[in-house]
Amino acid sequence: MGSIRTQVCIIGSGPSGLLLGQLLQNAGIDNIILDRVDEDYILGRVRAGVLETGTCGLMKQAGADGRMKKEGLIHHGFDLAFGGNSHNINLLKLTRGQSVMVYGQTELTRDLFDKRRQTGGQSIYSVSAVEPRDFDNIKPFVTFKKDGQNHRIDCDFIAGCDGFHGVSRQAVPESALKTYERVYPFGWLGVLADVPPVQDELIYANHERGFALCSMRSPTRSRYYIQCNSDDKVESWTDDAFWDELRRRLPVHLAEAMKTGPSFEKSIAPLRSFVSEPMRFGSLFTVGDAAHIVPPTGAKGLNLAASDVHYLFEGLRDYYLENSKITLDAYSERALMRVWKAVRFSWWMTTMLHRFPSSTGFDQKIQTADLNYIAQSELAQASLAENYVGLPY
Ligand code: FAS
Ligand code: PHB
Repeated sequence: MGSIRTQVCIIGSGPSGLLLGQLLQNAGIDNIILDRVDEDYILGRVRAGVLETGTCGLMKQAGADGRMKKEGLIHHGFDLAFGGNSHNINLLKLTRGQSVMVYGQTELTRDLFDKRRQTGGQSIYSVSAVEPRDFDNIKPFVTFKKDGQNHRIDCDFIAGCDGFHGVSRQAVPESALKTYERVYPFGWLGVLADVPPVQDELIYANHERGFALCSMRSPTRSRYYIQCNSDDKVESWTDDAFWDELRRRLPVHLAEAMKTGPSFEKSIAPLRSFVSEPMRFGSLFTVGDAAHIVPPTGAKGLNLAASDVHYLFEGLRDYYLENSKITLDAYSERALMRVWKAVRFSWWMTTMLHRFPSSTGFDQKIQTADLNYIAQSELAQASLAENYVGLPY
């Protein structure tokens, strides 16, 4: 068996793992990233599109924000569409100067891959049988297989950045974990198409036929979603059926203005809220989707992964550079305080904007009252806006 020694072993090379790895690398803290797939596979996953200010700040801190500053789209607001009309949520005004950056997770991940290559960070891809071991004492290690060979990485800490289906959370005894979950009775059918966005800011639409979202990746590439049944299959949706349904769910002026065309990516994402507590077990830390999942309605998934990385990096930096364990010991509590506020916001946005199969007449009236309250109250809009741009770290 090959044996390697590092300070922090990171399981997972998605946004969490790559961002944490880069911040550690820049601070001179040795780390190795493992992933069961390779870079092309990771870059082939189409996911988030909206970055909070904090996430952009971490990309700057990582020294990986060059292309994002050039190609990212700064958005000062977005529209809520319901009852045939659109209502602008002016983030810039309501938050006294904050906005969001529209820049696909794929591009953010690509930038972090490039930065890691430039700075010589060690990553090992296409591994299997990854196992975090002995993390309940001070000499943890991780075993894995690569090309049929057994390997072992001895380390001080293990960062479980391996997503919802990863091994890190599964490696923790069930008795040590408390999980909270809500599965939504619908999914999101998303398409990518090289057509110009229907307008230059995002549109979140509530309609009796279901939710719709108009987003983008650039002025020439649109990202659209419609709420679909949980058991819907991608292959049962032709492009024409998608475009027709999307237009039915938008105000007429937007439906008529929409440019359609062939999709080159089409996928269905299930929606769930999930949190597992705590986010630390001895020398194993869970980060991002490994610890929590939110419905994408509030654009929080990727951004929560970033704030987890912020808290864990601060802890590891203080441990190695200041010889202090205080911030590291506070990681789980600090991260979960912000996680639950984003879980609440994502649940609220999802409940307000989607059509629930079981909803009663009363539920519909409450949903309409919620939307009207926001459209008519600047204070209600300000609360939505401060959550959307991202609560402070
Ligand atoms: P990730 O899941 O991105 O990365 C985990 C990595 O760990 C993967 O590369 C995986 O290969 C690796 N891994 C897993 N098990 C392993 C093992 N046993 N050994 C080694 N490696 C292992 N968020 C939004 O904000 N907006 C959206 O619109 C949005 N859409 C989404 C659509 C889908 C289908 C999904 C699944 C998520 C979506 N998200 C969205 C959330 C998403 O962006 C996540 O929040 C983000 O990818 C979290 O990043 P990570 O925590 O790094 O986890
Ligand atoms: C996206 O562009 O993929 C996107 C934007 C906002 C969301 C979810 C997804 O809330």
